[in-house]
Amino acid sequence: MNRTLAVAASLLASGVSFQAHAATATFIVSSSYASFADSPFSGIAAANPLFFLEDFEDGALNTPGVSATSTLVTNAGGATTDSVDGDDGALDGNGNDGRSLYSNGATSITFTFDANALGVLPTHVGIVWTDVGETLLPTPFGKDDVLVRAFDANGNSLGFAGADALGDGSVSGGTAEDVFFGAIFSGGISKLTIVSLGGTGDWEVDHLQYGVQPIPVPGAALLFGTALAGLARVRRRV
Ligand SMILES: [Ca+2]
Ligand SMILES: [Ca+2]
Ligand SMILES: [Ca+2]
Ligand SMILES: [Ca+2]
Repeated sequence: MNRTLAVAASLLASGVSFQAHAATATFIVSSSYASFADSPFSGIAAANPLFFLEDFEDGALNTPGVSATSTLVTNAGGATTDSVDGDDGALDGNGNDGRSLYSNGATSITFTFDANALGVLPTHVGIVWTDVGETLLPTPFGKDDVLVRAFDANGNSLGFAGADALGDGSVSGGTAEDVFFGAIFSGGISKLTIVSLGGTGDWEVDHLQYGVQPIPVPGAALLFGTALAGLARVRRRV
């Protein structure tokens, strides 16, 4: 038995519980999200077949390899619909004419990713919180404290990020309040849960985004090197 196992066995024998060092994701919380260009993940999404954005503008959650505990998409043009600003074609500070995903009475929404459908679990997952109505006290109308938690392939928590007092105090579709929550974990994220800590079931999210960051392929470097060698040969001929 090696020393680590011996220590663990000794602790177990003594009745002292111990825990392996828990892995944690890197979380990003950022405001000023008016379109996908504002996403911290927009860079890795470009020309990436393993990255997906669900903006709900076709009326359904139907991007590959994901399911959610709420699937109720709001109607475009609703007085209280609160999409990400740019989805309606106008960066005008209002999201009434786009669509979002509604909590539909639940205080949390969980997105679950399917490694079989995707080929691999996403390393990057993001969601944009866009609105809240009435919450339980003590949060005032139109404001909420929000928490996002990510889980690994085995369902273990990868930690959480939160933000307090989100919201503009209105349900009229204002977009200056919108906040991006993202989680990054190289081992893969199986679930992301977003929670209303104010305890309401009347809130919206938009722009679910998830994917795998492309890893530079050695072959690409080889091709680049070959191209340089070819260039050198051309130059020698000139
Ligand atoms: Ca707009
Ligand atoms: Ca939308
Ligand atoms: Ca609002
Ligand atoms: Ca909003």
